[in-house]
Amino acid sequence: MKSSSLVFIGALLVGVNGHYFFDRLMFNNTWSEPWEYIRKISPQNSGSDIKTDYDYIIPIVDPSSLDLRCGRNASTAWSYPKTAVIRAGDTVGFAVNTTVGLPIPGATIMPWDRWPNLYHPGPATAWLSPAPGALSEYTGDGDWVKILSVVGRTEQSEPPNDEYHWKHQWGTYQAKTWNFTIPATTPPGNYLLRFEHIYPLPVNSLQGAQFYTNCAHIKVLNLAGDISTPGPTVKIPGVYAFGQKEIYFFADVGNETYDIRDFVEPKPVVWRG
Ligand SMILES: [Cu+2]
Repeated sequence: MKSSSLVFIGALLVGVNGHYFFDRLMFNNTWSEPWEYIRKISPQNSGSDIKTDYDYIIPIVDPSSLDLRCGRNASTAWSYPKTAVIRAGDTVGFAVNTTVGLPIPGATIMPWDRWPNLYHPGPATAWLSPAPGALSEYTGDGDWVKILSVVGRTEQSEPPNDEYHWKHQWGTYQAKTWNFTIPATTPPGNYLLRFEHIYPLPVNSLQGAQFYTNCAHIKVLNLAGDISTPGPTVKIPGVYAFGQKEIYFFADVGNETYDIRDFVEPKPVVWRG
């Protein structure tokens, strides 16, 4: 297909800058400010004192790194984000590198916002981890449960959403935001809410798969009192291994031999409450 070949060439030309993070949380039908409820991340250690946008948006490539948990240097809450109070069953969302091109009133343009979308193909997930005490002291070393997995196209996907894209393009591909619900039977309490996007790549390509992840501080209320036990749980890092076949493969734009419907989701399965 001609159009997808052009997209592929574009991806090659600007690929090194095609990175992103999730800095903005939506709840109560309102988008918050960048990093208001989400733990700030640190720039990569580039060996230079001068930090650029590239130093912030560069992805995690080591799945055994502590940075896989909440982004670079964010397993501690050094930026002290606010805690969003959310009812179990409510809709929340994450936005990418806000806010160029994003219709959010009052949005501030960040210096890093050059590619404000989920630029790469690949699966997206969301996760919860209960904090035993204050979120500001929680490192995320406890249990994590997956509450969302986006693989193929959905009603939230960026158009075009025709038969070709349904077969060959990922659901979150080039979306600017993604919304989902907190399971209705989530136990009340303080949680890290983690959003993750993986750009699958083979082990022998650059550094392999790229991981994009950030964490929000949330307090879940369960007013209905209908509570179940989240599971199965995993540790992060620990959930993925370098070279794992579900993540380390080539399914980029332009690979028309790959059918998204063949994707095998890495463990764990989604807890739907
Ligand atoms: Cu990238």
